[in-house]
Amino acid sequence: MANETETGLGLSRRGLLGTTAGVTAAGLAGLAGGGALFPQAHAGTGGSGHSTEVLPGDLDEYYGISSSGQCGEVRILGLPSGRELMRVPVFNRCSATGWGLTNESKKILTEGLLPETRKFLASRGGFYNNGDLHHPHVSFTDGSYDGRFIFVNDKANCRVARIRCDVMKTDKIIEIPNASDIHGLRPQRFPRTGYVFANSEHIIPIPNDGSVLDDPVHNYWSVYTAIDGDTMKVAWQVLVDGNLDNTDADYQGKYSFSTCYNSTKGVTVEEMTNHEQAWAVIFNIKRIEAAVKSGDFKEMGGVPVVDGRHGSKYTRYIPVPNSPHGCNAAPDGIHVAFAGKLSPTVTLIDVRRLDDLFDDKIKPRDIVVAEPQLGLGPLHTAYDGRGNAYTTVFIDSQVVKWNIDKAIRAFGGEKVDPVIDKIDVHYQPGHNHSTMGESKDADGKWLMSLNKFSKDRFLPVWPLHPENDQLIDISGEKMVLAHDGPSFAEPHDCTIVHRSKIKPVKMWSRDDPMWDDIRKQAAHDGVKLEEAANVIRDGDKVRVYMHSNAPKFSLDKFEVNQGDEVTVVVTNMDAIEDVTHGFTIVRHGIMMEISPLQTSSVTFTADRPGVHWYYCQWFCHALHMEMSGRMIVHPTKV
Ligand code: CUK
Ligand code: CUA
Repeated sequence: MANETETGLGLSRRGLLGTTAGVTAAGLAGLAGGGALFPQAHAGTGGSGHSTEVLPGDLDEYYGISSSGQCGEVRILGLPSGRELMRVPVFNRCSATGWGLTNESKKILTEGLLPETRKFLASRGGFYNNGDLHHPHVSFTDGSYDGRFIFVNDKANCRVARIRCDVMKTDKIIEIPNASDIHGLRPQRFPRTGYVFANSEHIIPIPNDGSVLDDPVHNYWSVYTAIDGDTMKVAWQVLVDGNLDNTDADYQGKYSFSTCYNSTKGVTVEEMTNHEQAWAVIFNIKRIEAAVKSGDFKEMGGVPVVDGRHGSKYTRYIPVPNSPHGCNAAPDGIHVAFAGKLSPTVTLIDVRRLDDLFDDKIKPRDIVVAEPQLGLGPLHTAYDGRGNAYTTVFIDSQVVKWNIDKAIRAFGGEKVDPVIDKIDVHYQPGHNHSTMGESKDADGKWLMSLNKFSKDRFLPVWPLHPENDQLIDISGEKMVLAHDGPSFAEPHDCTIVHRSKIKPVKMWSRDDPMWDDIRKQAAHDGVKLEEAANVIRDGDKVRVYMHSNAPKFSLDKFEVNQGDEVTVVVTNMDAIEDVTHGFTIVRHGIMMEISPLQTSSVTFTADRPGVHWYYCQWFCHALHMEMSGRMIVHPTKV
């Protein structure tokens, strides 16, 4: 997004307007009185009485489910304080928890890959080590967050993953066939999730096996995918013209929407942007389901693909100015906003007209009910549940608050300005997100602006800069900047969910499916995981079972032969909140987390003869340093 021109424009704009918002916030902090000690923390008290300060020992009101872009993980924040609570590894590797090292995580990272990808990765460690996670979204029931799952996309390696909110761990990752890169992602809102909708962004030949390489206009396509969120299997796909960008679903369970740029199927920046208009694509879920049932599809890459290109009865293409990006359904259940990106406008549609559109009673543009001019580079829109929308404008470095009703009246010819307020953000915002704003329970308290540039806002750690996630109080008529939140690369999106909606457990359940494989193996070996202190030899495979009670592993030594394939299984039997153990073997690249009542396992080849200590790397007890043992590897006789 950030080419030189845009950044330059953003800067000059800032130069003109100064940091009005910052000055206002500081002034209000002064007024707040009690803010003398922590002026930053009190900056948000203007007008509304809301403070971002959460006193020591107090809990935040909201979870911020934040993405991390090219870091490939999900970060859980407490809001409004902005404190980072947890990192959930997904597409990345994690040294602390052993994500990518343990058998349990390796299985999740590999089992959903396409056969052709498995072959490709066989000599490359078996799975991808990177991911580009843009969009974390919580599952819904009847338009409200239900706190079961967080679904996320991987733009880099075409995957969709699911995080269980009960244990805050990834439990499924699947690769999407026929796709080039998975970008936009949203869960179905009604009646429940249900489907998870995901966009393949760049156009490619399908199948992309080398049989066709050229002539993009005739041979390249993108696909829209509906994944069954319960089974994490692809339910169906729709073949589409152009590049799919972001997606969202309605509140009725009938339609879903995608912004679609590059309508002329270009393959260079010039070709992709040299036209005045692109589309919002509307998907008719009921008709697509019927098509899959009646056989009106082609099987491609092992999944049913419905033809949704121009002229199809399964889709409609709404002309939208230039290269639309954000796609956001309003909590009123009626309106959906498509942000113009290269057009200063946001296009608003009314979903109540979609039945008529699909029955060809009206024309595509007849569903457009407003198109307010907001500023340069509108990217994403959030809502407060009081009829107002908040759109980030990237080039202007602002968030623009506008009124939906006024925008509709202005579109109808009335002399009324829909723009209510503008606030400078620092700098160049991408997504923004309001508290509960993606659900019908939008409460309009806070707005997070996820800014791509932080420039001078923090102590220098250059040349790579942190991003800046700013919190804005939106409870009053005017927006008030309340908090600067530096973050490492690169949160795109942050779903903000009230704490009452998410209920993680304090410890694992002993019958959790996460370690099903190891449980079966242990039963076969006649070992009870909860009491284990066994070394089972099975040819040149050795299974070492132990359990732990702080500050001891049940085995303080085990012996294997050089060349053995060793599996170590550790079960943490401390049923005590927060007493997590770890298991690290020195000079073996082995490390894993074992939280209360969890079982974790790791497999490696013991090809270094000698004495190797293993130890607990999670501080668990006064004798944590002593929580260790020896792996003795006998040299093979020559
Ligand atoms: S995209 Cu990042 S700023 Cu991937 Cu959600 Cu719009
Ligand atoms: Cu167990 Cu440290």
